[in-house]
Amino acid sequence: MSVKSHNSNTNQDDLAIQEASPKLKLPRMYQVLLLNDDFTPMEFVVELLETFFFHSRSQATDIMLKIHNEGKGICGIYTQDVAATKVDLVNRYSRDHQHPLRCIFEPCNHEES
Ligand code: TYC
Repeated sequence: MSVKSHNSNTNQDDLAIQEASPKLKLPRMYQVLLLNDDFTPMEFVVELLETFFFHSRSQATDIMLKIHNEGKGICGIYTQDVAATKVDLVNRYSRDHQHPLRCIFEPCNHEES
């Protein structure tokens, strides 16, 4: 018994078949930023960018100088949980070393970034 389907949206018994639509979406991503201040030593910021964000010495120096000159800069882009954890760790580390350095995170494509 071979009944050929005459329509690509029906099966052999002419039951309608709906194409599955993809269910998985990529997670929303967040950028972690450091803010400039007048007191935190440049060397402390460079070492922090190496330690917490795994940048090379030269990348870390470029990012630190960008923050110093422009007021803020992106350290990395992560899922929400990872971004929140990095911010907590960095702010605690800076406080523990008596520096006023501030780290924040915000959704990527944020209007003001
Ligand atoms: N502006 C600081 C200084 O002149 C250096 C600095 C860079 C501080 C980046 C914070 O996120 C920062 N010592």
